[in-house]
Amino acid sequence: MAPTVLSVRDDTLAVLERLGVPASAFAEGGLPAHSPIDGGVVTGLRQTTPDEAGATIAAASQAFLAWRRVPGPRRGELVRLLGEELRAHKDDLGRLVTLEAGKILSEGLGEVQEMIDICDFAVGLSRQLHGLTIATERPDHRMMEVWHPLGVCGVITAFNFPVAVWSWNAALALVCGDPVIWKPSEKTPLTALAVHALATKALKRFGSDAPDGLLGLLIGGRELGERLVEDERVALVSATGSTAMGRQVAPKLAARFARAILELGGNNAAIVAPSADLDLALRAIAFAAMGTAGQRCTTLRRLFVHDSVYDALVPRLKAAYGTVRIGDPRDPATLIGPLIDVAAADGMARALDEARAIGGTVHGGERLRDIRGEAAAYIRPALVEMPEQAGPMRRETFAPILYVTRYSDLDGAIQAQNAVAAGLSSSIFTRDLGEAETFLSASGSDCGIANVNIGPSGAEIGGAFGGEKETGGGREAGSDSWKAYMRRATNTINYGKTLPLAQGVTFEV
Ligand code: UN1
Repeated sequence: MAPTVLSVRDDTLAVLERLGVPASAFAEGGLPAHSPIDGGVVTGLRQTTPDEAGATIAAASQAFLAWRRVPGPRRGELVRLLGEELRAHKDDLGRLVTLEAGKILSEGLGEVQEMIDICDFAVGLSRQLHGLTIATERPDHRMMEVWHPLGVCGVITAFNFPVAVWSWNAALALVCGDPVIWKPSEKTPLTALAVHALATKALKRFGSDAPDGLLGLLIGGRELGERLVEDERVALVSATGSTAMGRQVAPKLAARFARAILELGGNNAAIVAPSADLDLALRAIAFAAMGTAGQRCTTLRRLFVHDSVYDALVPRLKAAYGTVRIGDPRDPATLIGPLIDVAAADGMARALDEARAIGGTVHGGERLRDIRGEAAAYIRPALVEMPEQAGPMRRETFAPILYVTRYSDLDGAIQAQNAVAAGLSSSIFTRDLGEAETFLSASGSDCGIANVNIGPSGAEIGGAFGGEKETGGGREAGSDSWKAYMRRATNTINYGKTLPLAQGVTFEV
Protein backbone atom coordinates (compact mmCIF):
# COMPACT_ATOMS: atom_id res chain seq x y z
CA MET A 1 0.00 0.00 0.00
CA ALA A 2 2.51 2.55 -1.22
CA PRO A 3 0.52 5.80 -0.78
CA THR A 4 0.15 5.40 2.98
CA VAL A 5 3.92 5.09 3.40
CA LEU A 6 4.55 8.72 2.39
CA SER A 7 4.41 11.05 5.37
CA VAL A 8 1.26 13.14 5.44
CA ARG A 9 3.30 16.30 5.29
CA ASP A 10 5.41 15.25 2.30
CA ASP A 11 2.37 13.89 0.51
CA THR A 12 0.50 17.18 1.01
CA LEU A 13 3.39 19.45 0.04
CA ALA A 14 3.96 17.44 -3.15
CA VAL A 15 0.30 17.68 -4.14
CA LEU A 16 0.22 21.43 -3.41
CA GLU A 17 3.19 21.91 -5.69
CA ARG A 18 1.63 19.89 -8.50
CA LEU A 19 -1.53 21.97 -8.17
CA GLY A 20 0.46 25.17 -8.57
CA VAL A 21 -0.03 26.79 -5.16
CA PRO A 22 2.51 29.64 -5.18
CA ALA A 23 5.34 29.87 -2.65
CA SER A 24 3.95 33.24 -1.53
CA ALA A 25 1.02 31.42 0.10
CA PHE A 26 3.27 29.92 2.77
CA ALA A 27 4.72 31.57 5.85
CA GLU A 28 6.57 29.94 8.68
CA GLY A 29 4.72 30.60 11.92
CA GLY A 30 1.61 31.71 10.01
CA LEU A 31 -1.84 30.14 10.11
CA PRO A 32 -1.20 26.44 10.78
CA ALA A 33 -2.68 24.04 8.23
CA HIS A 34 -3.40 20.61 9.71
CA SER A 35 -4.12 17.17 8.40
CA PRO A 36 -6.60 15.12 10.41
CA ILE A 37 -4.83 11.97 9.20
CA ASP A 38 -2.17 12.40 11.88
CA GLY A 39 -3.37 15.61 13.54
CA GLY A 40 -0.06 17.27 12.72
CA VAL A 41 0.73 20.68 11.25
CA VAL A 42 1.55 20.45 7.55
CA THR A 43 2.70 24.00 6.98
CA GLY A 44 2.13 27.62 7.96
CA LEU A 45 0.19 30.00 5.74
CA ARG A 46 0.27 33.70 5.15
CA GLN A 47 -2.95 35.21 6.49
CA THR A 48 -4.93 37.89 4.72
CA THR A 49 -4.56 41.18 6.62
CA PRO A 50 -7.59 43.41 7.25
CA ASP A 51 -6.23 45.91 4.70
CA GLU A 52 -5.85 43.19 2.10
CA ALA A 53 -9.40 42.04 2.77
CA GLY A 54 -10.62 45.59 2.17
CA ALA A 55 -8.60 45.79 -1.04
CA THR A 56 -10.03 42.45 -2.20
CA ILE A 57 -13.57 43.74 -1.70
CA ALA A 58 -12.72 47.00 -3.47
CA ALA A 59 -11.21 45.13 -6.41
CA ALA A 60 -14.24 42.85 -6.65
CA SER A 61 -16.57 45.87 -6.67
CA GLN A 62 -14.59 47.32 -9.56
CA ALA A 63 -14.56 43.96 -11.34
CA PHE A 64 -18.34 43.83 -11.11
CA LEU A 65 -18.68 46.97 -13.23
CA ALA A 66 -16.85 45.25 -16.09
CA TRP A 67 -17.99 41.65 -15.62
CA ARG A 68 -21.69 42.48 -15.62
CA ARG A 69 -21.28 43.79 -19.19
CA VAL A 70 -19.58 40.64 -20.49
CA PRO A 71 -22.29 38.52 -22.22
CA GLY A 72 -23.54 35.52 -20.23
CA PRO A 73 -22.33 32.86 -22.69
CA ARG A 74 -18.87 34.43 -22.69
CA ARG A 75 -18.89 34.36 -18.87
CA GLY A 76 -19.81 30.69 -19.25
CA GLU A 77 -16.58 30.17 -21.18
CA LEU A 78 -14.60 31.03 -18.04
CA VAL A 79 -16.49 28.40 -16.08
CA ARG A 80 -15.93 25.92 -18.92
CA LEU A 81 -12.17 26.53 -18.60
CA LEU A 82 -12.40 26.13 -14.83
CA GLY A 83 -14.13 22.78 -15.40
CA GLU A 84 -11.28 21.77 -17.71
CA GLU A 85 -8.68 22.60 -15.06
CA LEU A 86 -10.65 20.58 -12.52
CA ARG A 87 -10.87 17.61 -14.87
CA ALA A 88 -7.15 17.76 -15.57
CA HIS A 89 -6.28 17.96 -11.84
CA LYS A 90 -9.05 15.81 -10.42
CA ASP A 91 -6.72 13.18 -8.94
CA ASP A 92 -4.47 15.68 -7.17
CA LEU A 93 -7.26 17.89 -5.89
CA GLY A 94 -9.23 14.85 -4.72
CA ARG A 95 -6.15 13.62 -2.88
CA LEU A 96 -5.69 17.02 -1.28
CA VAL A 97 -9.29 16.88 -0.01
CA THR A 98 -8.39 13.51 1.51
CA LEU A 99 -5.22 14.89 3.06
CA GLU A 100 -6.78 18.04 4.48
CA ALA A 101 -10.34 16.99 5.32
CA GLY A 102 -9.72 13.28 5.97
CA LYS A 103 -12.27 11.96 3.46
CA ILE A 104 -11.57 8.59 1.87
CA LEU A 105 -10.11 8.85 -1.64
CA SER A 106 -13.32 7.95 -3.42
CA GLU A 107 -15.16 10.72 -1.57
CA GLY A 108 -12.33 13.20 -2.18
CA LEU A 109 -12.58 12.45 -5.90
CA GLY A 110 -16.37 12.56 -5.67
CA GLU A 111 -16.19 16.05 -4.27
CA VAL A 112 -14.09 17.22 -7.21
CA GLN A 113 -16.54 15.49 -9.56
CA GLU A 114 -19.30 17.53 -7.93
CA MET A 115 -17.31 20.67 -8.85
CA ILE A 116 -16.98 19.50 -12.44
CA ASP A 117 -20.70 18.74 -12.59
CA ILE A 118 -21.71 22.20 -11.39
CA CYS A 119 -19.30 23.79 -13.89
CA ASP A 120 -20.97 21.84 -16.72
CA PHE A 121 -24.38 22.86 -15.41
CA ALA A 122 -23.35 26.52 -15.18
CA VAL A 123 -21.91 26.56 -18.71
CA GLY A 124 -25.29 25.46 -20.09
CA LEU A 125 -27.03 27.90 -17.78
CA SER A 126 -24.95 30.76 -19.16
CA ARG A 127 -27.15 30.61 -22.28
CA GLN A 128 -30.36 30.12 -20.32
CA LEU A 129 -30.62 32.97 -17.83
CA HIS A 130 -34.20 33.26 -18.99
CA GLY A 131 -36.64 36.00 -18.13
CA LEU A 132 -40.35 36.08 -18.94
CA THR A 133 -42.76 37.91 -21.16
CA ILE A 134 -45.93 38.64 -19.20
CA ALA A 135 -49.39 39.45 -20.58
CA THR A 136 -50.23 43.09 -19.96
CA GLU A 137 -53.69 44.55 -19.39
CA ARG A 138 -52.89 47.66 -21.47
CA PRO A 139 -53.09 47.90 -25.28
CA ASP A 140 -49.86 48.42 -27.23
CA HIS A 141 -47.75 47.55 -24.21
CA ARG A 142 -45.30 44.83 -23.50
CA MET A 143 -44.25 43.64 -20.06
CA MET A 144 -41.20 41.53 -19.35
CA GLU A 145 -38.98 40.37 -16.59
CA VAL A 146 -35.21 40.25 -17.00
CA TRP A 147 -32.39 39.07 -14.77
CA HIS A 148 -29.30 41.20 -14.24
CA PRO A 149 -26.05 40.53 -12.37
CA LEU A 150 -26.38 41.27 -8.65
CA GLY A 151 -22.96 42.30 -7.35
CA VAL A 152 -20.12 40.92 -5.27
CA CYS A 153 -20.84 37.51 -3.70
CA GLY A 154 -19.14 36.45 -0.48
CA VAL A 155 -18.86 32.70 -0.03
CA ILE A 156 -18.12 31.28 3.42
CA THR A 157 -17.52 27.53 3.42
CA ALA A 158 -17.08 24.77 5.99
CA PHE A 159 -14.34 22.15 6.36
CA ASN A 160 -16.47 19.15 5.43
CA PHE A 161 -17.01 20.05 1.76
CA PRO A 162 -13.95 22.26 1.45
CA VAL A 163 -14.11 22.72 -2.34
CA ALA A 164 -17.51 21.64 -3.74
CA VAL A 165 -19.57 24.20 -1.86
CA TRP A 166 -17.41 27.04 -3.20
CA SER A 167 -17.95 25.73 -6.71
CA TRP A 168 -21.76 25.48 -6.35
CA ASN A 169 -21.73 29.18 -5.54
CA ALA A 170 -18.85 30.38 -7.71
CA ALA A 171 -19.84 28.61 -10.94
CA LEU A 172 -23.35 30.07 -10.76
CA ALA A 173 -22.24 33.51 -9.55
CA LEU A 174 -19.68 33.83 -12.35
CA VAL A 175 -22.12 33.03 -15.15
CA CYS A 176 -24.67 35.30 -13.46
CA GLY A 177 -22.16 38.17 -13.74
CA ASP A 178 -20.97 38.39 -10.13
CA PRO A 179 -17.42 38.48 -8.70
CA VAL A 180 -16.80 36.00 -5.88
CA ILE A 181 -14.78 36.38 -2.69
CA TRP A 182 -14.14 33.15 -0.81
CA LYS A 183 -13.54 32.76 2.91
CA PRO A 184 -12.83 29.05 3.44
CA SER A 185 -12.85 27.35 6.83
CA GLU A 186 -9.62 27.93 8.74
CA LYS A 187 -9.54 24.12 9.07
CA THR A 188 -9.18 23.68 5.29
CA PRO A 189 -7.20 26.55 3.75
CA LEU A 190 -4.96 24.35 1.59
CA THR A 191 -7.71 23.00 -0.65
CA ALA A 192 -8.95 26.59 -1.08
CA LEU A 193 -5.48 27.76 -2.13
CA ALA A 194 -5.28 24.90 -4.62
CA VAL A 195 -8.68 25.69 -6.13
CA HIS A 196 -7.72 29.34 -6.33
CA ALA A 197 -4.53 28.38 -8.18
CA LEU A 198 -6.56 26.34 -10.70
CA ALA A 199 -9.09 29.15 -11.12
CA THR A 200 -6.22 31.60 -11.70
CA LYS A 201 -4.99 29.35 -14.53
CA ALA A 202 -8.48 29.37 -16.05
CA LEU A 203 -8.59 33.17 -15.77
CA LYS A 204 -5.25 33.47 -17.59
CA ARG A 205 -6.45 31.23 -20.41
CA PHE A 206 -9.72 33.14 -20.62
CA GLY A 207 -8.16 36.47 -21.57
CA SER A 208 -8.34 40.12 -20.77
CA ASP A 209 -12.11 40.49 -20.53
CA ALA A 210 -11.94 38.85 -17.11
CA PRO A 211 -11.31 41.87 -14.87
CA ASP A 212 -8.75 41.82 -12.06
CA GLY A 213 -10.38 41.09 -8.73
CA LEU A 214 -13.05 38.77 -10.16
CA LEU A 215 -12.10 35.93 -7.80
CA GLY A 216 -10.84 36.76 -4.32
CA LEU A 217 -9.62 34.51 -1.51
CA LEU A 218 -9.33 35.44 2.18
CA ILE A 219 -7.13 33.13 4.26
CA GLY A 220 -7.51 33.40 8.02
CA GLY A 221 -9.98 33.46 10.89
CA ARG A 222 -13.62 34.30 11.35
CA GLU A 223 -13.00 38.07 11.36
CA LEU A 224 -12.50 37.82 7.59
CA GLY A 225 -15.91 36.19 7.20
CA GLU A 226 -17.38 38.94 9.38
CA ARG A 227 -15.83 41.48 7.07
CA LEU A 228 -17.76 40.02 4.13
CA VAL A 229 -20.95 39.97 6.18
CA GLU A 230 -20.59 43.59 7.29
CA ASP A 231 -19.27 45.29 4.16
CA GLU A 232 -22.04 46.98 2.21
CA ARG A 233 -20.21 46.43 -1.07
CA VAL A 234 -20.92 42.68 -0.72
CA ALA A 235 -24.41 42.14 -2.15
CA LEU A 236 -24.87 38.48 -1.26
CA VAL A 237 -23.32 36.21 1.34
CA SER A 238 -23.67 32.48 0.93
CA ALA A 239 -22.64 30.86 4.21
CA THR A 240 -22.35 27.18 5.08
CA GLY A 241 -21.80 26.09 8.66
CA SER A 242 -23.52 25.65 11.97
CA THR A 243 -26.89 27.08 12.92
CA ALA A 244 -25.05 29.07 15.61
CA MET A 245 -22.98 30.73 12.88
CA GLY A 246 -26.14 31.41 10.86
CA ARG A 247 -27.75 33.09 13.86
CA GLN A 248 -24.91 35.59 13.95
CA VAL A 249 -24.68 36.15 10.22
CA ALA A 250 -28.38 36.41 9.28
CA PRO A 251 -29.35 39.47 11.38
CA LYS A 252 -26.27 41.39 10.23
CA LEU A 253 -27.12 40.76 6.59
CA ALA A 254 -30.77 41.60 7.21
CA ALA A 255 -29.79 44.87 8.92
CA ARG A 256 -28.16 46.09 5.72
CA PHE A 257 -30.72 44.39 3.42
CA ALA A 258 -28.07 42.18 1.84
CA ARG A 259 -29.04 38.87 0.40
CA ALA A 260 -28.29 35.65 2.28
CA ILE A 261 -28.05 32.04 1.24
CA LEU A 262 -27.75 30.05 4.46
CA GLU A 263 -26.85 26.38 4.52
CA LEU A 264 -26.83 25.47 8.21
CA GLY A 265 -27.27 22.41 10.37
CA GLY A 266 -29.13 19.22 9.54
CA ASN A 267 -30.55 16.48 11.72
CA ASN A 268 -31.58 14.16 8.96
CA ALA A 269 -33.81 11.14 9.44
CA ALA A 270 -34.86 8.02 7.59
CA ILE A 271 -37.95 5.89 8.11
CA VAL A 272 -37.76 2.15 7.42
CA ALA A 273 -41.28 0.93 6.70
CA PRO A 274 -42.59 -2.66 6.87
CA SER A 275 -42.33 -3.24 3.11
CA ALA A 276 -38.77 -1.87 2.77
CA ASP A 277 -36.14 -3.79 0.82
CA LEU A 278 -33.89 -4.34 3.84
CA ASP A 279 -30.73 -5.20 1.88
CA LEU A 280 -31.00 -1.96 0.00
CA ALA A 281 -31.91 -0.01 3.14
CA LEU A 282 -28.93 -1.46 5.00
CA ARG A 283 -26.45 -0.29 2.35
CA ALA A 284 -28.08 3.12 2.05
CA ILE A 285 -28.13 3.65 5.82
CA ALA A 286 -24.51 2.52 6.19
CA PHE A 287 -23.30 5.04 3.60
CA ALA A 288 -25.53 7.88 4.77
CA ALA A 289 -24.77 7.46 8.48
CA MET A 290 -21.12 6.36 8.51
CA GLY A 291 -19.82 7.78 5.20
CA THR A 292 -17.60 10.88 5.44
CA ALA A 293 -17.28 9.85 9.12
CA GLY A 294 -20.70 11.38 9.74
CA GLN A 295 -19.47 14.85 8.76
CA ARG A 296 -21.88 15.78 5.98
CA CYS A 297 -24.64 18.25 6.63
CA THR A 298 -26.82 15.59 4.97
CA THR A 299 -25.53 12.72 7.16
CA LEU A 300 -28.23 10.37 8.42
CA ARG A 301 -28.49 10.92 12.18
CA ARG A 302 -31.91 9.52 13.16
CA LEU A 303 -33.50 6.26 12.11
CA PHE A 304 -37.13 5.30 12.73
CA VAL A 305 -37.63 1.58 12.15
CA HIS A 306 -41.05 -0.07 12.08
CA ASP A 307 -41.60 -2.60 14.88
CA SER A 308 -42.17 -5.39 12.36
CA VAL A 309 -38.69 -5.07 10.76
CA TYR A 310 -36.63 -3.76 13.69
CA ASP A 311 -35.23 -7.16 14.66
CA ALA A 312 -34.45 -8.03 11.03
CA LEU A 313 -32.58 -4.80 10.35
CA VAL A 314 -30.94 -3.46 13.48
CA PRO A 315 -28.74 -6.49 14.32
CA ARG A 316 -27.38 -6.41 10.75
CA LEU A 317 -26.67 -2.70 11.13
CA LYS A 318 -24.87 -3.33 14.41
CA ALA A 319 -22.70 -5.92 12.66
CA ALA A 320 -21.84 -3.41 9.93
CA TYR A 321 -20.90 -0.82 12.57
CA GLY A 322 -18.74 -3.38 14.34
CA THR A 323 -16.74 -4.36 11.26
CA VAL A 324 -16.52 -1.24 9.09
CA ARG A 325 -12.90 -0.47 8.16
CA ILE A 326 -11.53 2.63 9.88
CA GLY A 327 -8.10 4.09 9.17
CA ASP A 328 -5.89 6.20 6.96
CA PRO A 329 -8.26 7.60 4.32
CA ARG A 330 -5.54 7.25 1.66
CA ASP A 331 -5.73 3.47 2.02
CA PRO A 332 -8.24 2.21 -0.59
CA ALA A 333 -9.50 -0.40 1.91
CA THR A 334 -10.62 2.29 4.39
CA LEU A 335 -14.27 3.33 4.54
CA ILE A 336 -14.12 5.66 7.55
CA GLY A 337 -11.36 8.24 7.93
CA PRO A 338 -10.69 10.46 10.94
CA LEU A 339 -12.90 13.20 12.34
CA ILE A 340 -11.61 16.66 11.52
CA ASP A 341 -10.07 17.18 14.97
CA VAL A 342 -9.99 16.07 18.59
CA ALA A 343 -12.65 18.65 19.55
CA ALA A 344 -15.07 16.84 17.23
CA ALA A 345 -14.26 13.55 18.95
CA ASP A 346 -14.86 15.14 22.35
CA GLY A 347 -18.23 16.46 21.17
CA MET A 348 -19.16 12.98 20.03
CA ALA A 349 -18.16 11.45 23.37
CA ARG A 350 -20.29 14.01 25.23
CA ALA A 351 -23.34 13.29 23.08
CA LEU A 352 -22.93 9.56 23.68
CA ASP A 353 -22.68 10.11 27.45
CA GLU A 354 -25.89 12.13 27.33
CA ALA A 355 -27.61 9.40 25.34
CA ARG A 356 -26.52 6.74 27.86
CA ALA A 357 -27.80 8.87 30.73
CA ILE A 358 -31.32 8.83 29.28
CA GLY A 359 -31.44 5.12 28.54
CA GLY A 360 -29.72 4.87 25.16
CA THR A 361 -27.73 1.71 24.40
CA VAL A 362 -24.52 2.66 22.62
CA HIS A 363 -22.78 0.29 20.21
CA GLY A 364 -19.34 1.48 19.09
CA GLY A 365 -18.23 5.07 19.52
CA GLU A 366 -14.82 4.32 21.01
CA ARG A 367 -11.76 6.39 20.14
CA LEU A 368 -9.13 4.35 18.25
CA ARG A 369 -5.92 5.89 19.52
CA ASP A 370 -3.79 3.03 18.23
CA ILE A 371 -4.31 4.13 14.61
CA ARG A 372 -2.39 7.43 14.73
CA GLY A 373 -1.99 8.48 18.36
CA GLU A 374 -3.56 11.18 20.52
CA ALA A 375 -3.58 14.03 18.01
CA ALA A 376 -5.72 12.25 15.41
CA ALA A 377 -9.43 11.55 15.99
CA TYR A 378 -10.23 8.08 14.65
CA ILE A 379 -13.48 6.76 16.09
CA ARG A 380 -15.66 3.75 15.57
CA PRO A 381 -19.05 5.06 14.39
CA ALA A 382 -21.78 4.71 17.00
CA LEU A 383 -25.21 3.16 16.67
CA VAL A 384 -27.39 4.19 19.58
CA GLU A 385 -30.67 2.42 20.32
CA MET A 386 -32.95 4.96 21.97
CA PRO A 387 -36.14 4.26 23.90
CA GLU A 388 -37.61 7.39 22.29
CA GLN A 389 -36.50 10.52 20.43
CA ALA A 390 -34.96 12.62 23.21
CA GLY A 391 -31.82 14.37 24.40
CA PRO A 392 -28.94 14.51 21.91
CA MET A 393 -31.06 12.80 19.25
CA ARG A 394 -32.91 16.08 18.87
CA ARG A 395 -29.85 18.06 17.79
CA GLU A 396 -26.98 17.77 15.34
CA THR A 397 -23.66 16.42 16.60
CA PHE A 398 -21.20 16.61 13.72
CA ALA A 399 -19.91 13.07 14.10
CA PRO A 400 -20.91 9.52 13.12
CA ILE A 401 -23.74 8.83 15.57
CA LEU A 402 -26.90 7.15 14.36
CA TYR A 403 -29.79 7.15 16.85
CA VAL A 404 -32.30 4.40 16.21
CA THR A 405 -35.80 4.12 17.58
CA ARG A 406 -38.93 2.10 16.83
CA TYR A 407 -42.22 3.27 15.43
CA SER A 408 -45.60 1.68 14.91
CA ASP A 409 -47.60 4.09 12.72
CA LEU A 410 -46.34 6.15 9.81
CA ASP A 411 -48.02 9.42 10.78
CA GLY A 412 -46.32 9.26 14.16
CA ALA A 413 -42.94 8.55 12.50
CA ILE A 414 -43.33 11.48 10.11
CA GLN A 415 -44.30 13.72 13.03
CA ALA A 416 -41.25 12.59 14.96
CA GLN A 417 -38.95 13.11 12.01
CA ASN A 418 -40.28 16.66 11.61
CA ALA A 419 -40.11 17.42 15.34
CA VAL A 420 -36.55 18.80 15.31
CA ALA A 421 -35.24 22.27 14.60
CA ALA A 422 -33.38 21.48 11.38
CA GLY A 423 -35.06 20.70 8.05
CA LEU A 424 -32.42 19.66 5.53
CA SER A 425 -32.81 16.10 4.28
CA SER A 426 -34.93 13.00 4.84
CA SER A 427 -35.74 9.57 3.43
CA ILE A 428 -38.23 6.76 3.55
CA PHE A 429 -37.55 3.14 2.67
CA THR A 430 -40.76 1.51 1.47
CA ARG A 431 -42.23 -0.36 -1.48
CA ASP A 432 -45.72 0.88 -0.65
CA LEU A 433 -46.74 3.66 -3.04
CA GLY A 434 -49.19 5.19 -0.59
CA GLU A 435 -46.52 5.46 2.12
CA ALA A 436 -43.95 6.91 -0.29
CA GLU A 437 -46.35 9.56 -1.60
CA THR A 438 -47.58 10.42 1.90
CA PHE A 439 -43.98 11.03 2.94
CA LEU A 440 -43.40 13.31 -0.07
CA SER A 441 -46.72 15.16 0.27
CA ALA A 442 -47.47 18.57 1.80
CA SER A 443 -48.18 16.86 5.11
CA GLY A 444 -45.12 14.61 4.86
CA SER A 445 -41.46 15.44 5.37
CA ASP A 446 -40.89 19.15 6.04
CA CYS A 447 -37.31 19.07 4.69
CA GLY A 448 -35.79 20.70 1.63
CA ILE A 449 -34.79 17.24 0.42
CA ALA A 450 -37.07 14.19 0.71
CA ASN A 451 -36.06 10.86 -0.86
CA VAL A 452 -37.55 7.42 -1.38
CA ASN A 453 -35.37 4.30 -1.20
CA ILE A 454 -32.11 6.22 -1.10
CA GLY A 455 -30.45 7.81 1.91
CA PRO A 456 -30.60 11.52 2.74
CA SER A 457 -26.99 12.31 1.69
CA GLY A 458 -25.19 12.36 -1.61
CA ALA A 459 -27.44 14.70 -3.62
CA GLU A 460 -26.72 15.39 -7.29
CA ILE A 461 -26.08 18.99 -8.31
CA GLY A 462 -29.05 19.14 -10.73
CA GLY A 463 -31.53 19.72 -7.92
CA ALA A 464 -31.73 22.74 -5.65
CA PHE A 465 -29.79 21.95 -2.46
CA GLY A 466 -30.81 23.31 0.92
CA GLY A 467 -33.31 23.05 3.72
CA GLU A 468 -35.97 24.68 5.83
CA LYS A 469 -36.34 25.87 9.43
CA GLU A 470 -33.00 26.16 11.25
CA THR A 471 -31.19 24.86 8.17
CA GLY A 472 -31.59 28.43 6.95
CA GLY A 473 -33.82 28.26 3.87
CA GLY A 474 -31.11 28.85 1.25
CA ARG A 475 -30.87 26.92 -2.00
CA GLU A 476 -27.69 26.29 -3.95
CA ALA A 477 -26.61 24.28 -7.02
CA GLY A 478 -29.23 23.24 -9.58
CA SER A 479 -32.82 23.96 -10.59
CA ASP A 480 -33.45 27.72 -10.44
CA SER A 481 -31.04 28.42 -7.54
CA TRP A 482 -29.19 30.76 -9.92
CA LYS A 483 -31.89 33.38 -9.44
CA ALA A 484 -30.50 34.19 -5.98
CA TYR A 485 -27.31 35.44 -7.67
CA MET A 486 -29.15 37.92 -9.91
CA ARG A 487 -31.53 40.81 -9.50
CA ARG A 488 -34.89 40.81 -11.22
CA ALA A 489 -36.21 43.81 -13.13
CA THR A 490 -39.77 44.14 -14.42
CA ASN A 491 -39.98 46.30 -17.55
CA THR A 492 -43.15 47.73 -19.10
CA ILE A 493 -42.84 49.25 -22.56
CA ASN A 494 -45.51 51.42 -24.21
CA TYR A 495 -45.16 51.28 -28.01
CA GLY A 496 -48.52 53.04 -28.66
CA LYS A 497 -49.49 56.70 -28.90
CA THR A 498 -51.80 56.89 -25.87
CA LEU A 499 -51.19 56.48 -22.17
CA PRO A 500 -53.72 54.03 -20.73
CA LEU A 501 -53.16 53.67 -16.97
CA ALA A 502 -53.29 50.36 -15.16
CA GLN A 503 -56.34 49.47 -13.08
CA GLY A 504 -58.44 51.86 -15.26
CA VAL A 505 -57.21 54.92 -13.37
CA THR A 506 -57.86 58.23 -15.18
CA PHE A 507 -55.67 61.29 -14.73
CA GLU A 508 -56.26 64.01 -17.38
CA VAL A 509 -54.11 67.14 -17.10
C1 UN1 B 1 -22.54 19.46 2.94
O1 UN1 B 1 -22.39 18.52 3.70
O2 UN1 B 1 -22.29 20.65 3.30
O3 UN1 B 1 -25.76 15.85 -0.65
C2 UN1 B 1 -22.93 19.31 1.51
C3 UN1 B 1 -24.61 15.68 -0.22
C4 UN1 B 1 -23.50 16.40 -0.93
C5 UN1 B 1 -23.32 17.78 -0.39
C6 UN1 B 1 -23.22 17.89 1.09
N1 UN1 B 1 -23.80 16.47 -2.34
O4 UN1 B 1 -24.35 14.95 0.71
